[in-house]
Amino acid sequence: MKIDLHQTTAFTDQKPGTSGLRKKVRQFQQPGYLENFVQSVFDTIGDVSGKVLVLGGDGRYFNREALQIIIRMAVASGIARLLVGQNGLLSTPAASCVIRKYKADGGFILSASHNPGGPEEDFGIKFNLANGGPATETFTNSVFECSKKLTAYRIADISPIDIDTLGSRQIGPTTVEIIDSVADYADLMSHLFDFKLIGSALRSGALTICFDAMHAVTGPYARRILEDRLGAPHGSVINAIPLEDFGGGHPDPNLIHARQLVEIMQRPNAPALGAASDGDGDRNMVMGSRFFVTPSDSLAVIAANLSLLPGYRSGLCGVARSMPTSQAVDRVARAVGIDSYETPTGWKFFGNLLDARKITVCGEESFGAGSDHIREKDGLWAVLFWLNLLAIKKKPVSDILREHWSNFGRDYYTRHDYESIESAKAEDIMAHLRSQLAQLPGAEFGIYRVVLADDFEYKDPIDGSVTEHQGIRVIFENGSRIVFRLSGTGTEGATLRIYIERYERRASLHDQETQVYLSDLIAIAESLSQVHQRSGMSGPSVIT
Ligand code: VG1
Ligand code: CO
Repeated sequence: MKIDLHQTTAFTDQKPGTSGLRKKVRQFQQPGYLENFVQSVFDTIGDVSGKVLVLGGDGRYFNREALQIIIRMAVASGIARLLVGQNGLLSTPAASCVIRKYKADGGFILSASHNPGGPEEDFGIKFNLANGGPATETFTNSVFECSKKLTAYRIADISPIDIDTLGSRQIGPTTVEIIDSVADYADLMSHLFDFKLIGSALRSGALTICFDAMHAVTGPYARRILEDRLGAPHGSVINAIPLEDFGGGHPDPNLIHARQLVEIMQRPNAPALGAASDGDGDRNMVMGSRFFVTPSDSLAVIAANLSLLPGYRSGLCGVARSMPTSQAVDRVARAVGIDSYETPTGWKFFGNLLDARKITVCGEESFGAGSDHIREKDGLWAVLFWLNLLAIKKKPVSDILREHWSNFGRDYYTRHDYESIESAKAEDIMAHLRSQLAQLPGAEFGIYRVVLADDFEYKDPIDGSVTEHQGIRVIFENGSRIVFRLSGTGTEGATLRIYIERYERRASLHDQETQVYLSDLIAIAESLSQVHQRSGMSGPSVIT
């Protein structure tokens, strides 16, 4: 076997964002682009010979080619064992599960998550560490530094490996094992949830579900777990075949992009639970019949009820949410008497808290929830939680939410996204907001009086690392908040996200229309940021 030390020219734009390196497919197809990044990861790890790595992706366009390149580079660098998902597929949560189960040293997940796929769309690569979680900021910063100086990468001259047939083969120093993408993950789920109870409710028809896999990676997982294992009728999983372009849609489970599911959940005979997940299977959207559950509320309901389920009977040790996520989960933590933590956006910030057993559950407003069972957010896990809860409570999703609000109060919450703004204009909006921070405390806007305005900074309580500029927070006396931040996952221009929330204790006011209830705060957010004038957009492109 010939190993080539291939001379290369460094790229200057390989800084991973909120979750891995995401670029247009065309950029990834440039000679050396993927190779340089992978070599920079290997160089950051140090001596990779003898290590065990996991490899898989969400099946999007360029997944298979990228996989073959990484296999050749792993062989060239002396990786001892490479576990590859069959057909090149591994959902992000399944990759995390496999890394932990087989005590691998890390893994590559090929995905741009909820971004669209296809030759003109997006590709991405994430590296996870031995705990199964996304690489820390320290690690990704050093990958970026390496990538800027890289002069050569190592690659083996071998023909493509069959990644569709299970089994293992020896290639030079490396045992390449093609593993069942679903089995280990399904097995883990069966230990966390009451499969017997959920199964009998689904088989009898007492409980019904429609799961929209959005032609992304969760199709095979949902079919195997919900239909084959738990006995939901065939067809309960829709759009179940992973496609390279996700059927032309955005594999982003929200009210706009999961339109087919939303339509099904409006029908008079809608299933009890509607759910969808994203490109790489780590996000979830949950709906009841004609009832949308906000991710922040879903997280709070999970925290309040998780200890009813088999894998969590010993209770929760703490919870965490990303800063822009609503404070609903904090109220549950206070009631139960456990700690709640506030972290920057991105799952990598939960890893230390989970490893140190400070938290059991964590989540983000962006349709992400998970627990200490792995180190990634987990779409199907959240859906199984809801199925299990519905099987126990035997009530509609809407009743569960209303009861939750009457116990804890309701945190009205919305996110307004202004997508594809020119980067300079987006930076200008953020600079304009920053320039007001010093004067804001004490300022009054109608009934709202500002008590704190800052650019969120996080000090990790475990390793002491400090992460700055994680979003502008404007917090009011009554606990209402407005948060502004720029997305770190886009591949074109910039996206401004404005997060708005207000707490309502009175049960008589729990049935308001969110956009109406929050209209004062929305207007304050628009005037503080001058978003319309400065972006040239008359309104948000997506409202969640
Ligand atoms: C978005 C979400 C964030 C999430 C990230 C990765 O990041 O807001 O909460 O962790 O996507 O999710 P940003 O920087 O665009 O706001 V996924 O499912 O794309 O891996
Ligand atoms: Co994702």
